[in-house]
Amino acid sequence: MDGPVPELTEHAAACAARLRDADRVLLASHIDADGLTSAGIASTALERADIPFETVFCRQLDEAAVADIAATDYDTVLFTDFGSGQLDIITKYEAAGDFHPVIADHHQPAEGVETDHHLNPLRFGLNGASELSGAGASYVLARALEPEDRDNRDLAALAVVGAVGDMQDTNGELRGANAGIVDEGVAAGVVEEGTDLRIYGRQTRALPKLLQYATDVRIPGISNNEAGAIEFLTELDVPCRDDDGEWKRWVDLTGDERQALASALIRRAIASGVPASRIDDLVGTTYVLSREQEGTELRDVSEFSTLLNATARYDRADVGLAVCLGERDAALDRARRLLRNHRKNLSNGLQWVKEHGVRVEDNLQWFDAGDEIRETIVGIVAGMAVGTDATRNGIPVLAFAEKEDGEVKVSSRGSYVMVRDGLDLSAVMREASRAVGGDGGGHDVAAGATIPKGKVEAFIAEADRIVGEQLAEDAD
Ligand SMILES: [Mn+2]
Repeated sequence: MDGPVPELTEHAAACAARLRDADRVLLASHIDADGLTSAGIASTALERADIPFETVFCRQLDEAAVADIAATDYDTVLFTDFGSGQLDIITKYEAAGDFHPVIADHHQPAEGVETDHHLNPLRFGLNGASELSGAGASYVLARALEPEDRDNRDLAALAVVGAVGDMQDTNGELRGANAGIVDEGVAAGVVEEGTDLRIYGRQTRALPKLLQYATDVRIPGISNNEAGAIEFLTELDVPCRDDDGEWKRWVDLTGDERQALASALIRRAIASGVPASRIDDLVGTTYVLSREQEGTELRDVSEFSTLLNATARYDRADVGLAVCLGERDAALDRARRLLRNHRKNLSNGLQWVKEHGVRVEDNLQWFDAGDEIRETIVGIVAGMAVGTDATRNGIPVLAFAEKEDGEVKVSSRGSYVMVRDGLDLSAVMREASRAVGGDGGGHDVAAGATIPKGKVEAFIAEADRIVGEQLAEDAD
C-alpha cells in the first residue's frame, strides 16, 4: 500500500506496529483545532484497531507535563500535534524506561536527539508548516493502523479540518502531502473540493455579515461597513433575501447567483483599487465535508476549525473532541456557545490593540496586553492585527500576555512574504526565550514562547536582534 503520503508510508507502518504491540496506549494531544482533530483521528483509529487507550490534552508539553505523563502507568504514549519539539525531554524518559513514545507531529524537532517511532514530515523532506499538519500526520498513522476489514479514509475529513485550522491553505489551496489526503477524502466521499469565494462564513453567515466581516481582502466601502455591504447587495440583480425578507446565506444561493455575486464583488474590488494579487485571493479552492449538514459550521472546514478552536481556547478540549467524534446535540450546542463567547473576546482584543497601539523596534513591533487579553487568544489577536492599520507592514508582530501561573506568554505572527525574506519565528521564539530562561518554538510564520515575569524587555531586545539577522542574511 502506498498511503496518502508515500514518503511516510514505511515509517508509519513501523509506528503502527509499535502501537499494535502495546497492551494499551495513552494518547496525549495538543489543545487547538489541529490537536483536537489529531486526537479525533488517532482515537478513532485506535478504537477500530481494538487497542485500548485513554486521551489527555495539554496546552503546552513542557517538562512538567511530560513528567505527569511518565508518572502514569502507561508503557506506550502516542503524542499527536506535539512531541517533536520536546524530543529532548521525551527521550530522557524513554531512556529511563518510563514509556515508549510514538510521535505524530509536524513541528520543528528538537536538535541532536531522535527516537525510533517519530512520524514527522520534516524528517522526510516535506514542509511541516505548509504541507502536513498534526492531524495529517495522525491520518497517515491511522491509515497504517487500519484493520484488514476497515478503511480509515473517512478520517481524511478531520485531517483537512486540522490542516486548515493550522492555516495551511493560506496560499489558496492545500498543497503537497495535504493534497494527497484531500484526494483520499474525495475518493471516500467525505470531502468535496471546489472553486468558490474564499470568504469565511459561507455556511452560516447572512450575506451582509459575510461581506462586512470578510477582511482578509479589504474592499473599501464593504469590509467593516455594514451599511456599505447592504447597499452593495441591494443593488445587485441577485435575490439576496428569502420570501420572508430575511437575508440569505451564501449556501442558500444557486450556483449562478453565487457566480453573479462573486463577479460583482471582484468588479467592485478592482474599481476600488484593490491590487490584483489580493483580488486573486478572493476566489480559490474550498473544502466542504459532504456528510455534514448544509448550513452548519461543520459543513465548511474553516468554520469547523474555528468552532474547535473556540472550545480549545477555553479549556474545553472535551467538547471539541466530542464534536470531532461525531457527537452533535449537547456537545455541538456547547461548542456554539463557546464560539459566540470567543468571537466577542477576539473583537474586544483587537479593539484593545487598536486603542493602545504597538511599540515599534528596529525589526519588529509588539504590544503587551497584560491581563487585558486572555493568553490563549492573544496570538490570534496578533494575527488579526497583522495587515490592519493597527500595525506596520513588513515586520512581525509580537504579543505578550500574562499567564495564570505568573509567567508571560509570547505569541508572534509574520507573513509569508516575510518568511520568503528569511524570517523564521520558530527560531526567534526558541532562541530569544532560552536566552532569558524561557522556552518556545513553532513555525516560521507563527510561533510562541513562555518567559519568566520581568524578562519582557530583555526578550524583545534579543528577538529584535535575531529577526534583524535573519532578514539581513537573506538580503545578501
Ligand atoms: Mn498543528
